[in-house]
Amino acid sequence: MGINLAIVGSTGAVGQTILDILRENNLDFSLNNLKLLASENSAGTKITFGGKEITVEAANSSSFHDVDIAIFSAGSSVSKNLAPKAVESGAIVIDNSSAFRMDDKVPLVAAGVNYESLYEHEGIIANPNCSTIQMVCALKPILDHAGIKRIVVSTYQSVSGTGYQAMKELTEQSPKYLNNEAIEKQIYPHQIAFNMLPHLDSFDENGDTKEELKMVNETKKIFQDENIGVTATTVRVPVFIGHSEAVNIETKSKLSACDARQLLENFSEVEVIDDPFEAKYPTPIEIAGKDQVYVGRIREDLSIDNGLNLWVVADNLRRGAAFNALLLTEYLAKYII
Ligand code: 11C
Repeated sequence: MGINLAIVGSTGAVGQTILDILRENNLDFSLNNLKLLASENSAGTKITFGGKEITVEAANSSSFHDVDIAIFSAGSSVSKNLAPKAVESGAIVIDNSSAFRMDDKVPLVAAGVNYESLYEHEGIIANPNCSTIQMVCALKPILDHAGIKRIVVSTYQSVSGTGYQAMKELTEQSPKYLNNEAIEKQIYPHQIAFNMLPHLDSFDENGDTKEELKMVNETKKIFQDENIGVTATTVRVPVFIGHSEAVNIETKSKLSACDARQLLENFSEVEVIDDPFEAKYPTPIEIAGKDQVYVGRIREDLSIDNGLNLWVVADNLRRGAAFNALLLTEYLAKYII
């Protein structure tokens, strides 16, 4: 039996990536019907899929009557408004926004890390933030084997995390900077071309950004451990696609770099690229367009007893959003619906 799938935000960066992955047809579920939804502004757009032209419809509360699973990627306010309506209509919602992630009744699920939480769903399932997904995937086998006391993470996040307009801003600023022309800024508070901004989303009274707090709170929820210490510094870098993270952890029991590498090599969600003497480690340009989480620079942190350092890179649009949502769709279709 195929599923009736709706994509809300189908013309955005994540929505388009969901369609790309569906076109690749490597997932273990079949589609009965695909409904493409978006804002009023994008309604009427024609998208070719499976040899047919599908017209994007404006999403509203009556869009979901014949839908089994609706993937929302249109921002928090659309999710807050329409996801409950989709559930009332009988759909299961997989929400890419931050609207419901910390809601106790909503499972927050990173594919391959805590699929079991899907069984607790009451209609809405939250996709974690992209920077959280890749980190928890890289840490899961280490957590299971040695336990984790503390995580210190610094991120290097691509502009596609902000969307198409930010990709356009980087594209337009780059030649202007090289040609000494005036730079226009619309999306970010500072020039992003040839620059780095330690500022993703708004700051709280402690000086943490929302993006940093997402990494802290979502990691604790996914690992079901309020006692893991997590601290993050998130930075926007002039890269189009692919988030990178320097992750430092303190494990509960000793784990050598060699054993950590072995655990990661055996974990289905991760590919290890780790031969620094041959200049082999993952970089965002090389992993863009791929679905796994890539880990390299696996080494002991010699400043503490049980410390490890990892370099973790993933395509934020794919692994960090679209592919995670589709893996959850696949799991629901195979085992739960
Ligand atoms: C970024 N992580 O890279 C953000 C984008 O909560 O789903 C995703 C925001 C979210 O800017």
